Amino acid sequence: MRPNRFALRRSAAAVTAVALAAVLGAAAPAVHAAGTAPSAAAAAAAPDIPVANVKAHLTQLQSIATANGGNRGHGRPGYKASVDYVKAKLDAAGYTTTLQQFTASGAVGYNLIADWPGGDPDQVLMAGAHLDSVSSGAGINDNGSGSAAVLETALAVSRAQYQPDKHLRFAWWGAEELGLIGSRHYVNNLPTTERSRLSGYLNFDMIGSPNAGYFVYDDDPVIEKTFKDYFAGLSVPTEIETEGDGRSDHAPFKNVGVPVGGLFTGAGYTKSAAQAQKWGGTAGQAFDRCYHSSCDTTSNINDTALDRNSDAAAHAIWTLSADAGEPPTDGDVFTNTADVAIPDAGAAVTSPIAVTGRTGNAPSALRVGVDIKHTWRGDLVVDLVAPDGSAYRLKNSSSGDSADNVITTYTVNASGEAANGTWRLRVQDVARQDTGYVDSWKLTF
Ligand code: DTR
Ligand code: CA
Ligand code: ZN
Ligand code: ZN
Repeated sequence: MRPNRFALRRSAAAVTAVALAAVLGAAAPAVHAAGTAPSAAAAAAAPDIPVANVKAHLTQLQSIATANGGNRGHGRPGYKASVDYVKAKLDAAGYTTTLQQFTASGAVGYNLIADWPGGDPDQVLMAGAHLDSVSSGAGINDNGSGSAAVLETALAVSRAQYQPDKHLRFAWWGAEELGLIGSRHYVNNLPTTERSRLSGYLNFDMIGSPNAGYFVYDDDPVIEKTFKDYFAGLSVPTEIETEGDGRSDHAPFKNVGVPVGGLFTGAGYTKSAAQAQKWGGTAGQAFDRCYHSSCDTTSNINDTALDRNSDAAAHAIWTLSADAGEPPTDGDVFTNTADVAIPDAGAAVTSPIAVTGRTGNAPSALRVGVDIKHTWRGDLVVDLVAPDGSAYRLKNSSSGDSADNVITTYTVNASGEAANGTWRLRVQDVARQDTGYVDSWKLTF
């Protein structure tokens, strides 16, 4: 919905004609084109993550700490205020967020989990950071830096309406400083079937250290190479993270066999002369002299390191979420090209596709290609409705997404649904001002 702006409107005649088609239910017959399936999505290039945006989140976290006793520690008001800040950004961007509560040291803690609708639910790529600080300070490098970079990357996914093959899940952990409590609670309470769906977990804990080093976790080789290749592209040498294996939130995931990786710019260890030679900074000084101290404020950040690591995080998330798997072999494609008008802030409309001639159930990676022309696409909620009426959320509304059109492919685990029958794309415009229509959509089995 445009605040105090007039949306560009399609000509009244065109809208009327299209609306009539919707009312009469003039659905084009499903064109059954047994043809070559779309090739596997190539990995799209990640966008640049504006370091100014990341620093803006750090400024907010600093303000929160300042307003709440100077810290964002577990069980303190500053931590919950940090969670509320991050959650509000994600809700506005169309994420499905969940607060997971736990108790540690007699205080309530929270993990914030954010799922981006779409992608193969059997292949979930996670990225996370601990959001708590120590009680002695604001924790801007440790770990506002990782939290802000993961947040801004998640917002970049929303801005791009990125629809990778894999499902994306982002997480902000509580009580890491007490001993990885929040992430351990999450993993321990994740059903085994859900754990097996995790294709990887990327951890970002201290990625803006003032006297920065560029360390890459040496756990999963594919994830490690993804990060190292990125930095090689910047001609920035990297080293294997050595300041303490397993000392952050990737450890619980690694302990149950999930491939893990991550980035680190150093904490209390001292930068050597050789390291200063290749990275700059000061030899003989800790990577972060304010580690776990009250001086870990917004002035305790190396902007270049924060920028490079935020961009590296986005690169890894874009790259590792594009599945290099084989395209479907029997990719029958069913299409409906009839325009269906979407009433402004009105009732949901549907566009049907009659699927015939198939046997058994739909696949676990049913591809739903949509082409919806609509200004301010954040107004739109989009669902796939199976022949038996089961609804699968493809897109949530996102009040801040002012871009036009939803032209993308979602992947749905429809293995519980009979393939044959009438499937429907259901679209609703939930905010005033801005209109559009379903231009076409298709199912690829
Ligand atoms: N335990 C982290 C800081 C830390 C120390 N070594 C590593 C290695 C990899 C990631 C993080 C760390 C903390 O204090 O939050
Ligand atoms: Ca950047
Ligand atoms: Zn710490
Ligand atoms: Zn940390």
